Amino acid sequence: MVVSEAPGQRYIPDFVIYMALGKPVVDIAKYKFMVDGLVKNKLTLSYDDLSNLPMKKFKSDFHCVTGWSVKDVEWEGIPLTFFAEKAGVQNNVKWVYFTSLDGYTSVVAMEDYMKPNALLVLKMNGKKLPLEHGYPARIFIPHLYGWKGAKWVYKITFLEKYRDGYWEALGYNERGRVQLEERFKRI
Ligand SMILES: Nc1nc2c(c(=O)[nH]1)N[C@H]1C(S)=C(S)[C@@H](COP(=O)(O)O)O[C@H]1N2
Ligand SMILES: [Mo]
Repeated sequence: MVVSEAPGQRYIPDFVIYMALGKPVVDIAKYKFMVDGLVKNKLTLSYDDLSNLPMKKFKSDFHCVTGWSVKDVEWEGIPLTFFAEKAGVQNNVKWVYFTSLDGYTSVVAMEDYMKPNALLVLKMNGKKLPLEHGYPARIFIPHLYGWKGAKWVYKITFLEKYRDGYWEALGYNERGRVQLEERFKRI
């Protein structure tokens, strides 16, 4: 067993593919990426628009809350701060909600969303995201568990009040920080 530096995690060679709600059919010509909620200007972008935005690339481990991690994955995408700035988020925003083409949802704290390495990922390990990994786009926030990273994501909604996503409604933690082992809700 190869132990990861993250508490309670061990490395496995490759991702386990998760699709709690099945694999969606993606029509890239119809795909619209949206930013809404408590913002001055709502945004709608096509996949082409996204592809032309400034990207950031780095290596970081991936941690699933069930205990497996993948070492040194290369992530490439648009920093999530870009969408917050472009849309002009109101200063009362505390939570950010993601919605995916398969109906999956997840929620993160605005504080975690605004970290410089939080990405809307378009490429993994140098290649366009494979469909099973969330093509056309997925969220990745390095210090949060993998379930926070919605695959096939198409909408970012800025909120003041907390709202459960898919796994949060089933008892998983509001924040999901890996180093603090925020796996489950504390009731
Ligand atoms: N739309 C969607 N996103 C999702 C999931 C899912 O089932 N549907 N599973 C989450 C969980 S629990 C994990 S660990 C990662 C797994 O990513 P992978 O399937 O690329 O390995 O995706 C996350 N994002
Ligand atoms: Mo997971």
